[in-house]
Amino acid sequence: MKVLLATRNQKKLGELRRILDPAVAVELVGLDDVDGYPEAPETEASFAGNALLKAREGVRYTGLPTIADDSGLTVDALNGMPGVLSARWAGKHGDDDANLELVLAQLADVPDARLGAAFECAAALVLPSGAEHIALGTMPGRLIRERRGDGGFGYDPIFVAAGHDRTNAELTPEEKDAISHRGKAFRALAQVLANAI
Ligand code: ITT
Repeated sequence: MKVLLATRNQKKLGELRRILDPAVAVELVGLDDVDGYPEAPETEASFAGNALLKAREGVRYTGLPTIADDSGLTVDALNGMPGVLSARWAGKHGDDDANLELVLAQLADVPDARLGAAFECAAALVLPSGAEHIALGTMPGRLIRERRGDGGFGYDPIFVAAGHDRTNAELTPEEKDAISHRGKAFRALAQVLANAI
């Protein structure tokens, strides 16, 4: 059975495929596989609000069970920002380099002891019946001031998860999935999906 992942982010899609595939026998398609998809802006103030918004749109447009997530980095010293604005913190949606550099610049005078941060994810599943499910996941950790590693995406090169020495960008995809905010949220949602279809 086909399930839509309402995202164009190929790296995110890859992460979600690795997580969901073993759990449920479904064919996952992304927004690039749907002709003329009318993508609406993420206007909600919470990760859960945006995830639900995107999943509802997916069902409305395709009629397929739709999973969507909204995720981002919350930095203690920035009062939880960039938060829902993580993907466009420097102004242009998806400019990972500029977003990361802006966060580093904003933290230049913040002492190392106050570089606590977390990745957060809300994952939503909306079914054609109208049933809605939400799962949340958090990965606590801290930021470092220089990039390390080539893996992952977004803020991964400057994020070290709690209990780890390597940045997220230095972890293998499997290592990251096992501890990531999205891994946690999607493993929970995969159970719901398996029971629902
Ligand atoms: P879709 O909305 O199409 O799903 P997106 O890339 O815009 O894709 P989000 O709205 O969820 O995704 O924004 C997430 C942003 O938060 C993303 O652009 C990164 O900057 C950051 N982010 C989220 N998860 C991350 C992760 O695992 N590693 C690094 N950065 C992450």
